[in-house]
Amino acid sequence: MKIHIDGRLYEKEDAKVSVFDHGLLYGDGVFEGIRAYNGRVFCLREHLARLFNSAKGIHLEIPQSKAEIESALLDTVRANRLKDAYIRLVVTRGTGDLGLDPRKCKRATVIIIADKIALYPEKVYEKGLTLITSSLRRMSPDQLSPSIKSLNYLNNILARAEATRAGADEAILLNQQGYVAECSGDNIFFLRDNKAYTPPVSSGILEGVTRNVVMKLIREQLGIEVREELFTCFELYRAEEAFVTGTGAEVIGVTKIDGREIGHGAAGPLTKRIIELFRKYASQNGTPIYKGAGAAR
Ligand code: PXG
Repeated sequence: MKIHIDGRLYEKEDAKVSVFDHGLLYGDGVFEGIRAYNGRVFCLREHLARLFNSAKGIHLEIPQSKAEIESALLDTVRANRLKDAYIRLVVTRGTGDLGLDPRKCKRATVIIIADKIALYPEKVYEKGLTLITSSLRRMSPDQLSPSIKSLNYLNNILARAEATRAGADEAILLNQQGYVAECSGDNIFFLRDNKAYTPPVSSGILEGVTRNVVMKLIREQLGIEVREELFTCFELYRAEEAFVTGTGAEVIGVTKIDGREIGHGAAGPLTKRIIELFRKYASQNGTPIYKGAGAAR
């Protein structure tokens, strides 16, 4: 496996960063998780835009342009001869000293890892996921904005571990006002009376790339209204269907929340259609990695 660090490719064993890198010492950095389907990188522009916005949010200057990062990313996938991939793009503050002061870090570190994708078993898409509401809240937007995809994932990791301890697959994090925000690594939707609902970005969530694609597919392909509204867990409990969206998960139905069954204990009919629509869309759209990979974009 070849890994890109600061403009060069390294073998996995040699792909190393300094123990003085502030990404490690302080979680000072930003990242993206991106997927490639059948020789095309999905929503690359959207991921790059979010990366650069996250970097701006934490005053991190990325030492390359979007075009340079894009070409390095495509090179890395090609060097690993992958057609379907999970791509992790990480930009840390860089190597500094033991102090917090980011000025000591002269140059950001850019890391690109392209690996085979660890797919959820197909069974999960039929059976759906069980969720619990975490005791941890999503960070308030006046702290570290949840819309910044920073390297500080401890809150989310602790919420996920809480779900695991409770025998559930994923955790819902409420926002500081007690409204549903999102899951530890996915956005959340529910369906009722032929309308779809998902929390607004202003409620303090990561604006998921998958979320935005799914909202568009529901509106344009299913002709169903999507409302970005605040809601409580109770609205989820009485939903007809619920599902989560994310780069890794794509779209997965939710069948139980805090011990309450949603729908009939399996992914709902509309959820199944949304999963199909998403898969079709993802397999047909994206930036070609190899020459002759078909339609652009
Ligand atoms: N919310 C949070 C908090 C996330 O971390 C999403 C929503 C979904 O966003 P996208 O853009 O992917 O639709 C994420 C991103 C993993 C993994 O290994 C997943 C994410 C982040 C890091 C790792 O499953 N999800």
